[in-house]
Amino acid sequence: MFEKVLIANRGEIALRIHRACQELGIATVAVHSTADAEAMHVRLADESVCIGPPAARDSYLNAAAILSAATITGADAIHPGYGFLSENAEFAAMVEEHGLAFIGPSPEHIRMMGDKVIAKWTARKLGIPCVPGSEGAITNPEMARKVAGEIGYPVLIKAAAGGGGRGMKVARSESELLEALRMAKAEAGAAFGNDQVYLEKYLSHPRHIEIQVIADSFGNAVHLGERDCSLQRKHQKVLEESPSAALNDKQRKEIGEIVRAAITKLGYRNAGTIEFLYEDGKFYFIEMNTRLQVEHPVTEMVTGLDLVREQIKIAAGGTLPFRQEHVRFHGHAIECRINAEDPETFRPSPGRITAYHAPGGLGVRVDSALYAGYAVPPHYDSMIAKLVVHGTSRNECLMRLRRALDEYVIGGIDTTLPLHRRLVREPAFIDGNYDIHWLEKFAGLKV
Ligand code: MV4
Repeated sequence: MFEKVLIANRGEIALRIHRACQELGIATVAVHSTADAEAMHVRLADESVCIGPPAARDSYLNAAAILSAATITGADAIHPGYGFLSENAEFAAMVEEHGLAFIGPSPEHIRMMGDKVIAKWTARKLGIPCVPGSEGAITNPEMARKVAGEIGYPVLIKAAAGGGGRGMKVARSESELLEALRMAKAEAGAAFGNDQVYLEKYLSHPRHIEIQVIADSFGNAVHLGERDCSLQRKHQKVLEESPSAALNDKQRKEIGEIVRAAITKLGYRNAGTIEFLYEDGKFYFIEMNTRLQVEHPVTEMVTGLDLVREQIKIAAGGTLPFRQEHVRFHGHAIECRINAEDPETFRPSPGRITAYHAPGGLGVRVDSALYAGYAVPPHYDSMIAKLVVHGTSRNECLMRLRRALDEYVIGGIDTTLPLHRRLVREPAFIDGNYDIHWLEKFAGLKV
């Protein structure tokens, strides 16, 4: 097992990884920007290294500074968390070239899934159902016209280097197609330095359902069920739950087995997520995420597994200590992402926390690096806490979530707590009756 792990991240996820390390008897190294000198992840870590100024590109995205910090402190491994360098194949390769373990998949799998055209091609070859569309990249306008004519309008043009909703254009008819293609290519070229695009049938009212997987280096892979992440605003997830209200046990088992078999065949290792759109009873692959995700605690609450602990053990050469038939799903879990934002305009609201009281009790988990007196810096993502609640049924989970949200006090800054308090009392949400567009209509209404 590793003796010392460097955590290449900040905020709640740095804390989350620190906790898993401590429970495995592993010492931790925090890295931080000058803006994060007073951050909780720095306070709790066994050692810390300042890696640069506030701007992420000079600190948390500075691969050379992070590798130097790992070398100086004698760390054996690096956990990248999510965001920042977590899906940077070159960084993962550099970590390995320095003789350290990267706590995540191989650089080759990260690179493969970072190219959405290659990812989709690979998924299809592995027997995962995909959205109907072009077989690979669109190389000329005539090809786009032909494919769109075959699958039918509306169609969606997506960037190969995109993902997470960046660089997409809808064409509702052939008259809109060439302009959509031209704009998508221009935007992709400018944003990613890669203007490759592909084309898909546009699904108008899907849910966003993703399957968590974890695999070791010895061919053992399991799926850990799904998370319904449909409640989002401008491609930022707001609330996630497991199981999805849209699926029954038979559907879960079916898609889970397809994904488990595919991941095994791919030779994938460590944690990963296969993202699907789900519409009219059918699954359509869209992307694979090769990192630990923000919403992983939802899966931990229903499976009782510690995903970060398993990630670390796998990276250290361990075997997965359970098989698919040992994985059991218990009850229901919901995560609310609490952001330092105005709950109506979603304008960021950094600043000093003047009062702090986190909810507790059975089935309540708060993942946050906040404390009273802490100043939320303006330089990073506005997510400041995740409230994750478990119950034996969805209704029990909702009752518990309402009381936990009512207990939560974050003073001094605006947060999205009021939005969540309203959301968990909304009939359509209570009925589990929502798609990826529902929250944007709901959040547009006055609090
Ligand atoms: C789609 C789609 C409809 N049809 N693909 C947006 C993020 C990126 N990962 C894929 N996205 C979408 N792809 C087809 N063929 C609609 C979306 C989409 C979306 C997907 C998941 C969660 C939120 C979303 C919000 C808007 C659009």
